Amino acid sequence: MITVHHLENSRSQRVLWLLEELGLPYTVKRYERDPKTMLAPPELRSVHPLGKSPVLVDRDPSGASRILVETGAIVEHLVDKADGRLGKPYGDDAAMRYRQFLHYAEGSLMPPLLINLVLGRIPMVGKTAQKRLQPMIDVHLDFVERELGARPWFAGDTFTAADIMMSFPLEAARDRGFLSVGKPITNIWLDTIQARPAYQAALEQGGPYRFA
Ligand SMILES: N[C@@H](CCC(=O)N[C@@H](CS)C(=O)NCC(=O)O)C(=O)O
Repeated sequence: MITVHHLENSRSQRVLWLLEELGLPYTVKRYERDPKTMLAPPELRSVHPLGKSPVLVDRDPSGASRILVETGAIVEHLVDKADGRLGKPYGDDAAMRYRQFLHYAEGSLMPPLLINLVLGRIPMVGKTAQKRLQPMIDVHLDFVERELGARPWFAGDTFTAADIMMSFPLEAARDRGFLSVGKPITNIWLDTIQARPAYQAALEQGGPYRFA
């Protein structure tokens, strides 16, 4: 049995979405952010020492349970559990892009967006830091726009878990206004994923999600 420890308005929404796409049974334990700091509540630390979300607990029929953090690792674990569905597609090029975007989402695209958000909240330094970060963010978002212009999904012709991984950084980028000029293809891609029935079902399971 799978339990997802899910923080509202967070990256872990992707895990719920993937579970819905795969049709795997699961339960959700929801957590609310501290309204002042926006951090996760301390209870999440009793589930995992990092105190971040998502945390996946996977209990097998013998009662043994395994605990896993890091969205990309959780996504790979769930794809394996579903016999590879939504995983690596056929064809060397598509398979390579699948692997690349699975890691690119958290490894390269998310960090400048997060630094921008965190520094932006600091009076005095915020504005200067954001100015420096903007060109870095633009390089990524231009790359994404070109990639999505070349094929319908991040890996190729089929929807994969790489698209699910890429959803959160792009939703966060749109939320901060970074997609408002010159990014029509990325905007259409976001509208398309958000219209998927499994995406909508995951929203019902996860509660507040300001990026949809
Ligand atoms: N790279 C990690 C990041 C985990 C992470 O930072 N999660 C955020 C959710 S957006 C969190 O729990 N933030 C609350 C906090 O730091 O207290 C992953 O993708 O799982």
